[in-house]
Amino acid sequence: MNKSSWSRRSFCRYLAGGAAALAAPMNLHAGASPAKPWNFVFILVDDLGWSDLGCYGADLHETPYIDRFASQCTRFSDAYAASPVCTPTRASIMTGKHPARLHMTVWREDTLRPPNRNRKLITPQCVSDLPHDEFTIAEAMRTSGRQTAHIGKWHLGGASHYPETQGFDVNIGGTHWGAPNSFFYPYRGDEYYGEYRYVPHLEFGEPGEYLTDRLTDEALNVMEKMKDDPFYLQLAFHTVHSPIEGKPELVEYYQKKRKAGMHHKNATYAAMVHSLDENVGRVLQKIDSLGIADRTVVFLFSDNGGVANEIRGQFVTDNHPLRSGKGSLYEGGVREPLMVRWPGVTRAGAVCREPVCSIDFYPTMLEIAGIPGDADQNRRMDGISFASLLKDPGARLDREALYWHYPHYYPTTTPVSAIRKGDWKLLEYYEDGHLELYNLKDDLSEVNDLVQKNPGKAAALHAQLQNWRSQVNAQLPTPGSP
Ligand SMILES: [Ca+2]
Repeated sequence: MNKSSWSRRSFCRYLAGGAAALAAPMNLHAGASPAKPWNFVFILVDDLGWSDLGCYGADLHETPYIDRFASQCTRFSDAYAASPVCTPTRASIMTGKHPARLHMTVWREDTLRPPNRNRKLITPQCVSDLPHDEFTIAEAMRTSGRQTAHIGKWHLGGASHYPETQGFDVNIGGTHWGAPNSFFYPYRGDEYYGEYRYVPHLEFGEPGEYLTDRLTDEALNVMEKMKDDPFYLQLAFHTVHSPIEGKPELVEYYQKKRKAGMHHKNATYAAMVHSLDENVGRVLQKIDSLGIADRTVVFLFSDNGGVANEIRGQFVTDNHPLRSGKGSLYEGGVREPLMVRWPGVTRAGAVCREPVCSIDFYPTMLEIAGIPGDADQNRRMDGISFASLLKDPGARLDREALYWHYPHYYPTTTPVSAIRKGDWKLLEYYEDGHLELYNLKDDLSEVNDLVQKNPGKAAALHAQLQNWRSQVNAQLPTPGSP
């Protein structure tokens, strides 16, 4: 196949995208336009905490490959998941919409259970499957002529809503489940919350084979097959979500390295982070060896904060200096590592402090690709493109505030909403209606509640938060009978 120009097959597919696609030349906005349209590799980690990586201040964990990647990227200090749990953030990435607007504010398994009526509040019944009338980022990419592949965790619906039905040509391992039974081959069994689980399409492994390695093997194979034509690949690792299982030799290494006073204390979790790092390195090495690095945009992100509550009596991670973790709307629950490498555009080692959110990836990728997407989907999106920040990390986005809505319980929280505007953050807890106000510039760890000192600011942010909830038709908890 002729590598110097776009293949006839791709061009025909591009034409099939319709007149709207033709109206917008590819890579119109790109700083360095490659010979072919951009490829996208979106690496999504599960439950990775803001400070779990070396380049974000980890102490026990070692992540040399990701740290090196960060030095080639624009790295974000204030990147957020739209939700403190899995499914909603993933829905926001696929649609550019806020989980509150989609009525997908809780992880999928929880949508299938009857509401617990023995708590102070009854939580709303959420949508279980990402609706097909959403024009997903994968559909936008496929319509523009790209091959599309999803590998790993999906968690956005039952079989009738698997990746194949949402714009992906290829699905390897994506199911309705949020976690595997085990990280070791054959990845199946019924220990994980008593339900028989498996990861499909991963047959013919060997004893001792590790899921993070295997999903990467699959991703490398897919890139090998897709390399001659533009593609969109999302590699959604199951790691570092529970079950907390690492390779024995790595666990032993981190057990020996562990010292008193470290924020990170779990050697098995450190081994999981280590395996993640090695596999991100393998993906990047493959992009280099295939000769597509100069036309491949790479994202690395996580869907929610690190687990700060114990799992089965086991300490998992510490998001220090951030407060709390997964499930919570304190920073530890929603602030995430994010790095983006857009060849010829992002500057090596740049750090951007402008807040961005998972609702922004979709419009950002449309802008990078120079493709129009779907007008109706674009009009109903909550996210905005942050491509301008990739060109200039000192730029600002034209956005008033960021919002979160988690009307559910978790070991770290009761039902809550939050708003961040500039350096100010306000949380509203529904059980008793109390507000908390923090200034993140002075108080990143959210320990000094300023509601009493600054009631005017709290009232203004509260009104803005209420107004937003009403605009997106957010579902609210209702009084229970504890
Ligand atoms: Ca997660």
